[in-house]
Amino acid sequence: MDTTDKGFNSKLIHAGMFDDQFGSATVPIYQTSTFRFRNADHGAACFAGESDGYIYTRLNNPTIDSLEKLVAELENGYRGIATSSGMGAVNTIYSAFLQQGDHMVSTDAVYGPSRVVMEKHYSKFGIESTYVDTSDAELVRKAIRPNTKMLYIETPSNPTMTVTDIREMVSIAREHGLITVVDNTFCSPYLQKPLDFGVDIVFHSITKFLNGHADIVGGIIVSRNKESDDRLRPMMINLGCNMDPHQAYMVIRGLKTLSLRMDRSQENARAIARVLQEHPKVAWVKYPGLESHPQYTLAEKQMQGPGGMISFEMKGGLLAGKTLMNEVKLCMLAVSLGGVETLIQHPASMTHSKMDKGAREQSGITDGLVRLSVGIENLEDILADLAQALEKV
Ligand code: LCS
Repeated sequence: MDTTDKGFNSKLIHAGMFDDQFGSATVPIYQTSTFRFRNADHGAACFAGESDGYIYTRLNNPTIDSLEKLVAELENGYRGIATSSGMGAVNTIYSAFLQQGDHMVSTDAVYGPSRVVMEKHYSKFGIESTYVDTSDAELVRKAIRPNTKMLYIETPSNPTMTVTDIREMVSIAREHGLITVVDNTFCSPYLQKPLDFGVDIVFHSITKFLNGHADIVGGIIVSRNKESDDRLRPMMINLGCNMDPHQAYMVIRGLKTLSLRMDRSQENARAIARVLQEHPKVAWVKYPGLESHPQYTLAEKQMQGPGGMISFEMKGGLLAGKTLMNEVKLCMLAVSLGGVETLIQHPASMTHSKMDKGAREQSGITDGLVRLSVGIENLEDILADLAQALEKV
């Protein structure tokens, strides 16, 4: 069925579906590594791109195809490329568009490994990078060099919840002929569609809100046009970071409830952020739905809602943060985010503990910072759990 003129929720249910032999109501899982050719000519035609037949699952697979079409429609893009993880997507993008002598400008508080892989590994191949607070356009302009090729944004950023003006970044990038990339993991296309603002490439850790059930790891890249897709797809195939058909099926299943899950998680998050903001043991709360958020007006304009992620600072620093982690019961002490269950973590003693304290604090990751991924449980239960844990700090 052609779903291009349908609403977002209808797309979640029907986009990317194809008619199989038995009229299955769900996308079948083609759990195969390879596909049988009808004869030698058919095999040759598949390799020559003259037949839409499948060849080998690292290259393409009907179940994975279905997910790629679905997410491309949700993001208003040309086509999706599913990857084995969000980091698979990051590496496919870096490798496809950057080469020796190139330079990239990026958000300083990006997801740690997206920065680590660039600074530790791509630097070995002569690729340079500069990390700045991309919510300040002047800093972005100053960081651009003659050899800059890519402007890579994460908004809201993980875990600092800083919001970057995507339209402004596109305008700067166009002045300098840079390719623009947005990590849309924290919002999902339900809350933010970067391609609509003129961005070239959007991607997700599909592990998070898109799948939403904390049971798979994956990624997806969506390009604005065929030209970008033609550079990215062969890179994904040759890096070998393809998604598995069963993983793709799980994500298609999870995606059906994306808007319902996000609405509920966001409703809970709005209420929790307000309660935390008033709590005497909390120094500050950073949530795009609070007027106290530095980019509140921008978030209102750019995002269809503030989402389900909250960062807050405990007054007692490192010890207070750790104590809170030890006292929560319903809120699960775990990394990752975007699932139906509320997850809590303390970056300074966990995800960012290996980072130099100076660099960490410069990126806004302070000792008392706590990150909360709000789930869809009963609001009063999450609030009661946080209240009893805060009481013990
Ligand atoms: N981009 C963002 C914004 C992320 O939060 C993550 C993972 C990735 C990319 C990488 O995706 P993955 O390879 O894990 O699918 N974020 C994590 C986090 O905050 N805690 O654990 C993983």
